[in-house]
Parts: sequence; structure tokens; C-alpha cells
Amino acid sequence: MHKMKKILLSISIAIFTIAFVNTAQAVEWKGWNIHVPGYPNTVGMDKFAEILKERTNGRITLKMFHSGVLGSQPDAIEQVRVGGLQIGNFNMGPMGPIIPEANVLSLPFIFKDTPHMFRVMNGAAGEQINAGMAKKGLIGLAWYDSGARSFYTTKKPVTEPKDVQGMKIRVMNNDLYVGMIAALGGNGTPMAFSEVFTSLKQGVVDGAENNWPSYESTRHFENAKYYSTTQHLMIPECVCINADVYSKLSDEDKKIVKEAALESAELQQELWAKRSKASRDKVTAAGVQVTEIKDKAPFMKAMEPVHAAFLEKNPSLKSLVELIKNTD
Ligand code: BDP
Repeated sequence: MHKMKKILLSISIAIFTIAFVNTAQAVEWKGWNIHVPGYPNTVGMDKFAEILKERTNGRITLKMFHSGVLGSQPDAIEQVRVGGLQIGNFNMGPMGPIIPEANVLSLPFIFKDTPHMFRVMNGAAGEQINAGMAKKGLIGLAWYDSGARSFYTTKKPVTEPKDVQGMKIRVMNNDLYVGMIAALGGNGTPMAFSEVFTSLKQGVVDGAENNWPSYESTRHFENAKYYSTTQHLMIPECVCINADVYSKLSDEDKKIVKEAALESAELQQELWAKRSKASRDKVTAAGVQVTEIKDKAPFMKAMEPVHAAFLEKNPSLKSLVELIKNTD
């Protein structure tokens, strides 16, 4: 064969091989996120996808589906568990019904503040919660900030616990929250996030509870103008991956995936602090009446029975609750 032809042939074989090997090995994961473009979690998850693609040279790509287009949070958690989806950014609240250890994070006023929450999640208690998730097919890669959840209502502000009496308050999907609202004499109504705007507007519920960025990004503030800084729940969020998918990765890829998630969390936490302030400013400028709850003690006291009832039902989680409370 002519020398030139030979060279050309080996080049085309090489190109073919590279192309073939690349397609054979390349995987595309699908990821779920409930938040809209520009939200700290959305930007964080996009960053995660970007780093993943870059550091694996495109062997692993993550296609993110934002704005909850792939369905409700409880359904998406199930999908990531069974492998219909591979990745999700989940609030640990709706994890509780499946993962008992996660429920301790939904106990009112369990954390002193956000730094305490992160110390807990990155310490021994976080390990136990991760182990509980792993048993149910989910690996937690990194923690996102979700601020603190406070009440907002349509007809009158909440200034003390008894104001919630007789009110119908939307909560996330977890019986613990129904108990929490009942402790205040209200009626907790579990409902998908996507339905809250209309339910507030039509008076199906009298209020809901969330952090500043979600209250603002969903425009709930247009229908519920009274926001009271009770800050009764502080629930972290995870970047979670299907356990089988993760365990089948090479050690090198596991490291890339974990680091990508951690770096995305660093960005998310930075953006979170900024967005919380910006959201508060935005809703205040739009006419929201903020009731500053300076003394949280009456709310803590009113919600105390939630802890007792939880521990009575879950005696084995007592040590985890203690561990969290005793984490400096
Ligand atoms: C937001 C969480 C999101 C929840 C939502 C809710 O980030 O995961 O779905 O609250 O209230 O703060 O449903």
C-alpha cells in the first residue's frame, strides 16, 4: 500500500476508535430540581453539571431539569431511589417519610443557627443521616443551604402562636409538619409546592411557610402579604445521587462527582446569603408586611410537644437528636 494511504487509514481508524469508545462510555444523567432559573440551587446544580462534564472530558454529563418540570418532590425522590432519575437537589423535609433519620432535621428549632446546622451535617450526625439515606438507595454528596422557614399568611399576621389557631397552613409532605401546625391549633395541609400559589390565591389555605427566596421566587408574597419571622424550621438540602449509579463509578469518577457537588454547594451557599437579603428587600418593596418575631420562646414552647411525640414514636432516634443538640 502507498505510504500516504497507510497513514490516512491508520488516522481514520484512530478517529473511529476514539469516537466509538467515547460514545460507548459516555453516560448522560438526568437531574431534578424544583427551582426556577436564577435561584441559588438552580445555579448550583448547573455548576455541578458543568464541572462534571469538564473533569470527565464529557464521559459523564448531567442534563438538569429545573422548575420541577419532572414532577413533584416526593415523586422525584422515589425516582432517584429507583434509578429513573440519577440526581436530585432535595430538601430533607420530604425525605422524612422514607428515611427516619432525616426526620430529626424537621424537628422545630432543632438548630441554633445556620453555622450550627452545617457543623451538624458535616459531622457525626450528618454521617448517621447519610447512612440512613444510603440504606434507601440515596447517596448525599453535598449540603445546600435553605435558610429558615417562617409563616406567611393571607388575612392577618402571625405575632404569637395562638394566631395560627383555626388557620389552614400548607406544609410540605411529611406528617411531622401536620403535627407541628396542630401543636399551634391550626390545620396543616400537605400540598405540592406547585399548587401553593393558587391555593393561597383562592383561599384554599390561609397561609404557608418558607424561606425568603422561595416566598419571593414563587410569588406567594402576592397572595400572602404577612410574613412573620418565626424561623421554626431550618432544613438542609442535599445533592443526592442514586446509590447504584454511584457505587458503580471508578474511584476516580467518584472523587470527581463528590468534588463537583461540594464545589457547587460552596457556590450555592454564597448565592443563598445574597438571595435571602435580595428577596426580603424585593417583597418588602412590594408591600409585604414583615412581623419581626424577636422572642421565639413562645413558638418554641408551643412546638415542644412535637419533639416529645416524635421521640415516643422513634425511641431509637433519641441519641441522634441528642447528638445534634450537643454539637457545638
Ligand atoms: C423550598 C425547598 C423546596 C421545597 C419547597 C416547598 O427548597 O425543595 O419543595 O420549599 O415548600 O424552600 O415545597
